[in-house]
Amino acid sequence: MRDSVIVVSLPTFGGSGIVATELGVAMARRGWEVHFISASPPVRLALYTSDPDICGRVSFHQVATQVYAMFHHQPYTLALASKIAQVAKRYEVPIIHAHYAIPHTIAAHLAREMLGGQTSVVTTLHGTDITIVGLDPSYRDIVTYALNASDAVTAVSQFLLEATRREFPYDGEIGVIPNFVAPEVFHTDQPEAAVIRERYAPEGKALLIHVSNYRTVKRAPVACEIFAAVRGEAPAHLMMIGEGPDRARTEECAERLGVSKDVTFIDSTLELPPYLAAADLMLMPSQSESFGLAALEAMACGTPVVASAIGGLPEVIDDGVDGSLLPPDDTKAMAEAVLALLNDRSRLERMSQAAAEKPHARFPRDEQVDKYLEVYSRARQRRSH
Ligand code: GMT
Repeated sequence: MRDSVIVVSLPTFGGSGIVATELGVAMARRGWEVHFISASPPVRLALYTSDPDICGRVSFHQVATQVYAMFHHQPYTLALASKIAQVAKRYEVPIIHAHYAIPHTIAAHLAREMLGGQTSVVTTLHGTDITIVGLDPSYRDIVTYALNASDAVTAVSQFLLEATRREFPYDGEIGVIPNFVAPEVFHTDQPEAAVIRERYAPEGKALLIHVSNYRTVKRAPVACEIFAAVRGEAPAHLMMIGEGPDRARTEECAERLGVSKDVTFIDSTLELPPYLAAADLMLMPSQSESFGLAALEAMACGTPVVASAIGGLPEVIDDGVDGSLLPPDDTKAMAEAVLALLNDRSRLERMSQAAAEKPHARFPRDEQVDKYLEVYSRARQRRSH
């Protein structure tokens, strides 16, 4: 049997889908056959369509849900389970790797039942599947089942491991495998960064950036408030990248605070690295963050992050060394931290260098991929006993 895996994830710009795609691509580079299954092609996969190293080893299978008037909500989980089972059977794939516990792991368990029980299911917890959505009374029991029926469970940070232990009756092993970035994509040498800087922050203006999917948990309007406080003291511009439910509210917030001329809203883009490299600092005032992949991507491009001291962020950012960690509700302290760094350029430069080294020194991709390979192997052994 060939080394092969089915990757089930969200196809969007959200962190779990990005990590799932990067992992799948890295596995394909190691010779694995990788089958991505989701509602639409994973966005990050577009970076690799003409990559000769993975050619012929990566395929995408779309989940099609039919619209029947008698269903108020289309049962995506069933269509997903069905697609996973079809792909696993047709290509004889022994492992299903579900990123995000619901509905992906549940669909994987269903598919395994349909296939006769021999297929291994690996679950990677990413964050809100445990810390927010999973805690909802309508989902808590099914997340508990998702965990207990998995052959292996991993979490992207120690924080998330502990949150899982605290909140769910699950005694099985949880491997912590931190997220990683692709070094050939996220690095400091981004020639377009100078053009972006010239466009948004000419003549020595400071340039800040916020990247998110604008869910409430990201507190994008707070990023805008921090910027307004900074802008009151120094010439500065803010690039807000992404889209999502809170974007209109954030645009209103910029208007209300009188800084809309100095804030540029930019839709999610695969061309993110030059924007990250162009910025002096990233703002991440999240209410909850199990890891903070966007912070790691910014750091890899040499941009330190001023962030909330919550969740998994202290595992990613060393306060005062490669970024700043502050209480999430202390907008004033965050603005002061930004201003202090902007006013001390040599300190900011040292932080930027430390930030650029961190992702590849502390979270090297190869090391994380090796850990996932071990998890796959243990999950296979467990199922075959
Ligand atoms: O948006 C997503 O795709 C997943 C999202 C979430 O809410 O679960 O992000 C989580 O997974 C990322 C990748 O592992 C982490 O970097 C984010 O910190 C985490 N988000 C939260 O915990 C809020």
